[in-house]
Amino acid sequence: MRDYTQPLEALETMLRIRAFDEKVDELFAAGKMHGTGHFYVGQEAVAVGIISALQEGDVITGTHRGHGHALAFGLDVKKMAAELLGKASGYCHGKGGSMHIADVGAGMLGANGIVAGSMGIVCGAAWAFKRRKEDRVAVCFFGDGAVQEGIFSEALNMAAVWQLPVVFVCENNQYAMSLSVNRGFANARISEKADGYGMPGVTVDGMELVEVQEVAREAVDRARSGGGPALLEANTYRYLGHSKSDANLYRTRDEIKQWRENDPIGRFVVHLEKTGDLESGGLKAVEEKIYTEVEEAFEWAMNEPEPAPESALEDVYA
Ligand SMILES: Cc1ncc(C[n+]2csc(CCOP(=O)(O)OP(=O)(O)O)c2C)c(N)n1
Repeated sequence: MRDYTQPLEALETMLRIRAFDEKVDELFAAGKMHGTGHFYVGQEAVAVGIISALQEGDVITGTHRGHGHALAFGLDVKKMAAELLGKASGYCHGKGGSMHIADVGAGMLGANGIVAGSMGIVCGAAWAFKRRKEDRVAVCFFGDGAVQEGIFSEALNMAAVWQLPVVFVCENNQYAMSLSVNRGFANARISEKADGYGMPGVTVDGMELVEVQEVAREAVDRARSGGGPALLEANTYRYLGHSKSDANLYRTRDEIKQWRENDPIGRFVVHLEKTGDLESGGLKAVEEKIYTEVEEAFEWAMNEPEPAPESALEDVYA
């Protein structure tokens, strides 16, 4: 787990997430990466802000857009790059790819290709913590599209009935593939659903790291001290397409431009310059360090061996 009490650590992680997914996008476009990938660019303040509130022993579950969650949780860039490139040294020995990166021992219970799949898993983990009287919290990330799945209702209800130490984090990036929240919901204020399940619900500006950190801290502390679950809705935006190939025909360039002007990294830099944690113009050096780190991770991963054919049935569960 990274130490987000250091504000520069949060900046570095947001940049690492961005650099990582920009690189993945580039590799897909160049035909050097296969399968599919969903990019987190634009949403960095959500993963980093929420995970800032966690401590050693806490767990998370991610989504199909999971690179940001894994990196914010502290997973290794090189092993992630290797996984995406299908190499034996990747987190799942190259057999999982973008949507299945997990490090269960560390508490990252997995990215998930099933929309809303993370919601049942998180309840299981939190139920175990409660049964064992462990002082641990489980966080689950999911998209606005996942709210339309039946498991959303089942998971929130059971978590509230059993007062499980769970924080449900809806990353409302305004679209489920091409379906905008305004077309998909009669009431697009997702946090308001919490009341119906008997838990607090809060909407936060998901482009503002400090605000996300604050609401996350409150929800996580509450869950840890036996106060039960909460539903957080972070309003955010994915700058890139839904996945590696998306012509963005359902939204305008203007809309994307407006959200980009509200960039979470840019806003945090302004904040850090105000607090004196980053000197004016200091961003360039941090960017250079992180982009180099990511570039080197992928270079290393490119040259790693692929899994041996005879290992095809190892690590496979059915
Ligand atoms: C159960 C299930 N239904 C459908 C899909 C296909 N699918 C993949 S991503 C996606 C949209 C998800 O949107 P959202 O939950 O808002 O997450 P976002 O992609 O915006 O991060 C869909 C329908 C799936 N993977 N799993």
